[in-house]
Amino acid sequence: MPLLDHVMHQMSTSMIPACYRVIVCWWVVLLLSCTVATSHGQPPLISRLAKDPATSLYTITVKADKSPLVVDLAGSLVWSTCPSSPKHGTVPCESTTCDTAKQQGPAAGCRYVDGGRFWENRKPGSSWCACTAHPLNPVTRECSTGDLTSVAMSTNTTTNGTMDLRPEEPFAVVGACAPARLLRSLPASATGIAGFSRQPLSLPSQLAGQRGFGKNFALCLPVFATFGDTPVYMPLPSSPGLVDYRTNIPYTPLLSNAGGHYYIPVKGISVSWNGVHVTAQLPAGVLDLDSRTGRGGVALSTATPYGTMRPDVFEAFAKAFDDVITRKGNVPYRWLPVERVVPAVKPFELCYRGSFTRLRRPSAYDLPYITLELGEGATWNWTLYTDNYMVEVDRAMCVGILPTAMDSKPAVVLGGRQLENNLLVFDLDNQRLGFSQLLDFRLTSCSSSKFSRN
Ligand SMILES: *[C@@H]1O[C@H](CO)[C@@H](O)[C@H](O)[C@H]1NC(C)=O
Ligand SMILES: *[C@@H]1O[C@H](CO)[C@@H](O)[C@H](O)[C@H]1NC(C)=O
Ligand SMILES: CC(=O)N[C@H]1CO[C@H](CO)[C@@H](O)[C@@H]1O
Repeated sequence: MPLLDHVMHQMSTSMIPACYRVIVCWWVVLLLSCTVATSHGQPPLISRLAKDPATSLYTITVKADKSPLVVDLAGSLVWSTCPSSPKHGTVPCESTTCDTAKQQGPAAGCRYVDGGRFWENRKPGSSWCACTAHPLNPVTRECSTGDLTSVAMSTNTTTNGTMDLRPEEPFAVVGACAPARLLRSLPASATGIAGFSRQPLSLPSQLAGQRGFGKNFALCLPVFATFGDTPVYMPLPSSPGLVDYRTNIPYTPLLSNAGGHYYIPVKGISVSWNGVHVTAQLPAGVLDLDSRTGRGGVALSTATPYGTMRPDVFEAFAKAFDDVITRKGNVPYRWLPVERVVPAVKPFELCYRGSFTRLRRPSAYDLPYITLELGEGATWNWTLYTDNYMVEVDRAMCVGILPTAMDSKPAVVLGGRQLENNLLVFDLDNQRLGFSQLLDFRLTSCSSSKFSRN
């Protein structure tokens, strides 16, 4: 069965529960808008994102000085290099903010980088006991110590559910100072990190606390991020005008965990193409998250451009993928066989050459699709289509998922490649995640959202 037919079939069946959901949700929405109106929630915020071509990391421009911060989904802090002048303010040790910061020690196993004499730029007269925190670079896993200070920010607001850009509004969050050495391996223009985890000092947590607009945010990498309860309007080919995609996508529970990562409940991994369907023979329980030790599980990360799998998981996945892509299946028109490229083009492990046809709508190669079978509470399984995993390099098609070290904490990490052009709604009030899957297969994209047309 051609790929698009499969997708359309999936979509048309997924539309039925979606419509149903819209009706069911009406009164929930009314109820929500009442509570929002009475709790004096401030307008939601929208920020532009960008992808750095050299590192494939995503940045957000929310700092008032317009220097980009790297988006780290698992990050627990906002941190940046503090300017040498003016001198920075500090947070007293005896304060609730400092108590919160103290509860977060340095990240487990990080390599300490000397902060230097970071206190030299403290404001004169600041308390001898200034609160410090532990900024972490998620790419190099280096960490440091730095003063907590106030970071001036500014970004666009949006009003009354229109997703229109309203003028920028200034605000401030608590962030840590960090030595410039901690910026190693980050985009050249970046001055720090914006952590997006559930921890209390992350950017979305602080915004939710300050603005009273509910604990939720959305990411549509690499184009925009929204904070607060705002619709995300995008075109839906089957209906005129723009549709709020939050009501039109599947949801999965988010698993609770002491660490910073967002985990989703994955039960199995399968690969399908041209009528061939193979389930990866994974070791029993390998994908389960041990919430006590924080080991195992399937996590989302923006700090790695490609997904990763622990070697035992990767081996089983690679076998299933290789089986499906090299088998002819029920394709009468395939003349040239698909062959594995050995050795693979670095850094990839699985690369293939063959006569891959191109689909016209969406414009993408006709390639196998990888399905993450989700556990209880999920309204749909998460399928990775073409551009969410395949990378074309040296006339070969390589799978953008790499094996990692055996001691890697999550068993599977979905990286930037897997999360791009995929509307992700982090509804933390309800501990659930909305995922659109590759928007190209809904014949839309992050950049065709109403935000980008403003
Ligand atoms: C609310 O939306 C309408 C258009 O839908 C617009 O005319 C109006 O200015 C908006 N209100 C605010 C406060 O922005
Ligand atoms: C996910 O896939 C599995 C295996 O194919 C299936 O049993 C399950 O019903 C699917 N879940 C949803 C929500 O569609
Ligand atoms: C930070 C940000 O995205 N600012 C935007 C606010 O909206 C205006 C247009 O109304 C844009 O020009 C800014 O870039």
